[in-house]
Formats: sequence, structure tokens, C-alpha cells
Amino acid sequence: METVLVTGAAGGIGTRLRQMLKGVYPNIRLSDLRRPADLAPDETFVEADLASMAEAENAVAGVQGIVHLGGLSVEGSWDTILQANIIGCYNLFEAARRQRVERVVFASSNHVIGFYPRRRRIAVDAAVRPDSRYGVSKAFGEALGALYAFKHGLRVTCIRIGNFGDAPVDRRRLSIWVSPQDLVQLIRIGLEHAEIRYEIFYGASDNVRGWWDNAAAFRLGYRPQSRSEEHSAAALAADAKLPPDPVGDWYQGGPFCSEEFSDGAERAPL
Ligand code: 15L
Repeated sequence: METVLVTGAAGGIGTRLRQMLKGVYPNIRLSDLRRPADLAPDETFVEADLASMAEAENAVAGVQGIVHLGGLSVEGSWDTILQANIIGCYNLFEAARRQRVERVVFASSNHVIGFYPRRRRIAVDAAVRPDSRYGVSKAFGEALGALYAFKHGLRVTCIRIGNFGDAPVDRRRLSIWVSPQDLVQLIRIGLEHAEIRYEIFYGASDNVRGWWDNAAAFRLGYRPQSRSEEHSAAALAADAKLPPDPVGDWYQGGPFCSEEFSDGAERAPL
């Protein structure tokens, strides 16, 4: 990979990635709606609203790989999700095809499968159960990735990111946490591994309380270095202060499941 584009570069994950990918690839191009406030003189930035196909094509022209973090990273109104995560994601993949980009790593989310109960262990081939309009938009992105991989030859990796941060912050996050170092490892597999056509990975560290079978990532060499259990005392103490959430505590997606949950709806037993 000579030139890699990171979309959503001003966001939480993008800001960390910018630092961690420095020196890994010869050229890193950053894009977002707005210029990051702390842009360094040696960083290359292209302002782009991916809801515009022309701006998406301009952002991706000349790159070999894309890490697509752009879009809304939480639940939002249908119109916001439609523009940022549905139209923006379509434009990104279509622009990548038109500009002959080789690889896309798509930042998907655990909210694609949020409505599985916590007692279920699932692999990447479980049917999607999105827990929000946001989760639906990430399932759409995974489906687009499959279309562009199998129809147009892009090499696509979707990473269902759990919760990204320096440490897991509550009980649920002990199961789904991914450290910055481990996420970078997964992204690099997506950008570099020779065998990738279309893969889905769980973006999770070595979490003994985890719910996901990440065999696809392990098969391609992923060896997580971070263990959530090392942070369990602090995470459980923080969890004890949270108000009870009978719906969110039952499901893997947590509060994304209980938000707007209809009165009278039954919790899925399995
Ligand atoms: C996500 O997908 C969000 O982007 C992030 O803000 C967290 O809410 C995370 O999931 C989570 O489930 O904790």
C-alpha cells in the first residue's frame, strides 16, 4: 500500500489512527467534513462530504487502500443516518470502484448484531439483528462491501468494532472492548493480507467475557495483545453506579437496544 485514505479522520477513532498509522504506509491521506483542528504540517487532508459523489471521488482518487471510518458513529435521526451512513457509504464504495482502489476496510459496528442476547455466542455468519437505525446502516455497509467485493473485485474487510478505547469502561464493554493497538492490527490485516476478498472480523481484544467467535480474524493472523480482564475491577465498579436497564442489560447492544424500545415488546429469548 503506497497511499491509504482514512475517512472520518477528525473523529475519535480517526484521531488515534492518524497517529498510529504514521510511518506504516508511505502516504496517508485524511478526509472529513471539517479539517481536524490539530492537523500537523506533514499530514495531507482533503475536505470531503461523502454524501456528494464528486467529493467522494476526489477524496479517493489515486489511493490503493481506504479505511472508511466516516459517517455517524451513534444512533441518529433517519435523515442524518440516510445522508451520512447510507448515501455516504454507497458513494465511498462506488467511488472506490470508479477510481480502481484495491482495498476497503469498513468500520462496521457491534450494533449490526446488537439484538443477540448476551448469553449467545455468535460468529460472523449469524444473521444480522441491528439494534438501531445506525446498526441497520452498518449492516447496509457490510452488504455493499460484499457486492463490491464479489461483483467488482474490491478486497473488502468489515470490522464490527466493539468499543474502542484505552480501557473497557463497564461490564458490557469488558466483553466487547478493543484497544487501539488491536484495532490497528485488524486494519492492517484488511489492508495487507494477500488472501482477503471479503471478510468480516469482530473488532475485539482478548476478552475472556467476549460473546463473539472471531475465527476469521485469527485464521488471517490476528493475535490480540490487550486483555479486558486486566481492567475488570475498575469496569465493574463503574458499572455498579449505572442505573438498571432490563432491556439493555439483556442484549449485546446494551443501551442501543433499550433506546426507543416499544412498551410491551418481548425480549428475544435467544
Ligand atoms: C459503536 O458502534 C459506537 O460507535 C460507539 O460510540 C460505542 O457506542 C460503541 O458502539 C459501543 O457499543 O459501546
